[in-house]
Amino acid sequence: MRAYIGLGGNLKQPQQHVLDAQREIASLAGVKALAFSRLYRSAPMGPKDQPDYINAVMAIETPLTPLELLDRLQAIETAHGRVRQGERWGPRTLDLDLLVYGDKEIQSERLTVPHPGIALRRFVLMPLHDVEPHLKIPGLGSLESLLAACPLDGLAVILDVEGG
Ligand code: ROI
Repeated sequence: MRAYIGLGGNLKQPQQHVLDAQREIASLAGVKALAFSRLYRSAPMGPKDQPDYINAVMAIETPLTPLELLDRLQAIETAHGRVRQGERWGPRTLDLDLLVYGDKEIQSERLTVPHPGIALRRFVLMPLHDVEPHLKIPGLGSLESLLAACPLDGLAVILDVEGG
């Protein structure tokens, strides 16, 4: 199955956490990395009294189920010192989101796919566009139409990544 993962973070050298996480995801058993987006610096969505985020997206091919993949991603978040507590929408070292999983629409206790925030988050849509410009997002339409409708916000490309 083709899946798209969003990476983000804004604490303790977030760029390094994002780059390391890309590598760790790519080396998971049963995961083949297909493409990496550029890295973006983005103004925080949510509380403004936190550092800017680094955001990126990667495309993978995997036989893992969505929940198996979620388990692997959460283990990587935890290994990066992510603590799930405190303020909603507060700062974090590393956030890994399963954005899209094939053409599946999933609503379960642990997982909503496509990720419910996609349409309003330019810091997700732009890197997603880097890896698959013609992507159709199940239930939401084409990536192009979502980008056209998404508010502009502070977003800057900071680095070209190998394979991106
Ligand atoms: N804001 C930005 N710019 N990037 C993120 O990845 C991000 N992630 C979040 C919240 C706190 C909503 N804000 C964000 O989870």
